[in-house]
Amino acid sequence: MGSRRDFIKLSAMATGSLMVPNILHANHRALTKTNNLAKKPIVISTWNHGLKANKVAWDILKNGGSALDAAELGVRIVESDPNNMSVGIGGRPDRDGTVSLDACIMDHQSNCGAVAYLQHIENPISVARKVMEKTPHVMLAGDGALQFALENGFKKTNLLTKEAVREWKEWLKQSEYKPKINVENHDTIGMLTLDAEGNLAGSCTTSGMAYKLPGRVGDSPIIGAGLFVDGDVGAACATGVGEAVIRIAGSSIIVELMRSGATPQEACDEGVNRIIKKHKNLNNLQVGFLALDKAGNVGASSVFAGFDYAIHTSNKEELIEATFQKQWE
Ligand code: SD4
Repeated sequence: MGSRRDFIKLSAMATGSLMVPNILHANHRALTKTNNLAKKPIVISTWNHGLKANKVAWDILKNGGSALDAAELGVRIVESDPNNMSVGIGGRPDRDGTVSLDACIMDHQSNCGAVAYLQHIENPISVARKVMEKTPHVMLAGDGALQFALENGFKKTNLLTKEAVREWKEWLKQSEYKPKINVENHDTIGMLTLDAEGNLAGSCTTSGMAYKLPGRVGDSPIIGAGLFVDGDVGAACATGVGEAVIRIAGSSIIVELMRSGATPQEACDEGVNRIIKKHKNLNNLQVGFLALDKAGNVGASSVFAGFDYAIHTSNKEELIEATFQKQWE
């Protein structure tokens, strides 16, 4: 279908050096196989905590539920897990010991909502959805976001767990800021869903970079950076160093590349390529992208090895290592 048009688009991409050479195909076979098998409904999400989040999302999708409900409720289970130290309750605090959360959600009609620098609330993704559905705004931040959450029935919770305090105090001894995102392998959760009706949605939620400066907000609550959905084309989300993702408008770029004819895998590879081109110093600069197109094809790519994502379809439930461009030293 449209093969000449597709060929022209792809040729244009190649001559514009959009195609990324020399990518290390860690799991190219698995990705290719997945691409061929993927059918709607489908859910994909970042890191190994995505496996249990996908289960919740899948239960919704397989029963004919909406992509939006699946994307919200799927990531909530990770937000509510105190043992997960990068999302929701139990998240690592900022430099001063305060836990602040960022999240956003988007549907196939470009409805979207976000919260940034939200404290004391366990499920920021649900507050983000309320911002989307009950206000004329897209994003609420800080005290205003908290006030809105409380007014809408969310309860104040202590998000700082004993384990997070213990690690933070350990960090304070040296106070050295060294993000090395995929070493612990349990970071931000971004989720992309496609329901039986063919509608796309996405969610992204995080406690952000551990020991960040107070007030710092990353890419995760920013529509177009940490997450972007275009119901006519596809969806993308990001994990990793948020500053780098914001700099290239990461998730929106990936969706735009898909609109221009790139597969989700090519689009993610090109997103990673742009991160690499824009940063002279790649020291510890891990970024991973996930993408899902309207037909249920998936892509995943990262700067460094070790980024994996969880996929759940009617015949597949597994964790897959993304394509990457660099090995850790
Ligand atoms: C941030 N992008 O706050 C988030 C952190 C993250 O995997 O994704 N870690 O910059």
